[in-house]
Amino acid sequence: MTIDLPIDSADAGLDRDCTTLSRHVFQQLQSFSPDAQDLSAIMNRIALAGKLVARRMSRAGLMEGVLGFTGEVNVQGETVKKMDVYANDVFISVFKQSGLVCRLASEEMEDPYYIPENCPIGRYTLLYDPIDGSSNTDTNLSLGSIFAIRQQQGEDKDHKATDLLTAGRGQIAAGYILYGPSTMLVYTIGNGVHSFTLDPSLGEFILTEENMQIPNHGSVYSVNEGNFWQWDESIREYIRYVHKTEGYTARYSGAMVSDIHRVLIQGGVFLYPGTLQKPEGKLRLLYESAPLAYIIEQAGGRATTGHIDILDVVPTKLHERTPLIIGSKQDVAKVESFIQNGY
Ligand code: AHM
Ligand code: MG
Repeated sequence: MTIDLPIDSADAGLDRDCTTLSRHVFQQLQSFSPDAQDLSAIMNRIALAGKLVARRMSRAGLMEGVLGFTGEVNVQGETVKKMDVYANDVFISVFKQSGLVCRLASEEMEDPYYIPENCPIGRYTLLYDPIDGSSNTDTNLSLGSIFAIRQQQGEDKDHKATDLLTAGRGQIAAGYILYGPSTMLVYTIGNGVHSFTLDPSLGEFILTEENMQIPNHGSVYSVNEGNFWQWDESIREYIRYVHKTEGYTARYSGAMVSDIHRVLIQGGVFLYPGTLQKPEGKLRLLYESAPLAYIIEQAGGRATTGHIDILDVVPTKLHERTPLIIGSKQDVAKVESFIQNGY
């Protein structure tokens, strides 16, 4: 039996199915200018990287040499997983011969990687964390990739990339890929936040939701409470407050892309404060905190170190870390008030 859909709703469904990521970028920019074409092509390459990583992860338990550690320690002093290396290389590979991105800077590389054949015309830089939540890799739990695009300023002839040491407000695009039960890509180019879901039968990211808005308040607080005794007293007081106040619930997955995605949809707050040994915390500004801050601000939320908006922090080095408090306006303000006023 066939069902005759009213023509409008059939068209609307088809139109949505055809709203791929690259088409969406053109819609957002309302232009087919060279800049719009570049940005659309860049997003398309990032999507390809996401598909390659998702494909490998989905078969990880069936393949040799995919899971586990490499035995190396990265520039952050953290043990490196085979999946970190693979995903790092995937992002480099998708931008080779693209004419789009001249430099890539990632959590896994001490210095930016230059693609010389792109540099004469590719005035963009990709900053990325290839695998967010690495500790989840070997247990088949949610993971992410985080990315930001910046326009290169100046010639950077000495390959020092000092123009990257600027505030996150200069990002022209940012987002993340969430490898969960389905693979999702969430991005902003400064005109709202939009999510896409990978349709494996098409091999395309298809629009899921446009102009996402984070609730002003949510019940979730997301933090690694194992660090309680290493935090400043103000953060401990905040945690004591949520423990004794009705209406809060804890969620922490070990992959902040996943935790922040939940907060984006349901509201609440994610925190990674500094500790006594590491006052700047764990998370890196340029390719973790700043891209996620751009997403959450664009969705109507906030991201702060506790003293200054994440997007206003000017780093002094590529792998600079910052404390991060991010999420619903009201919930971020609550943490901030403990940090600044003690209550
Ligand atoms: P990674 O990029 O090396 O995986 O580190 C970032 C991750 C975040 O996704 C997560 O929230 C945090 O580190 C977990 O760290 P911890 O185990 O200290 O709670
Ligand atoms: Mg990371």
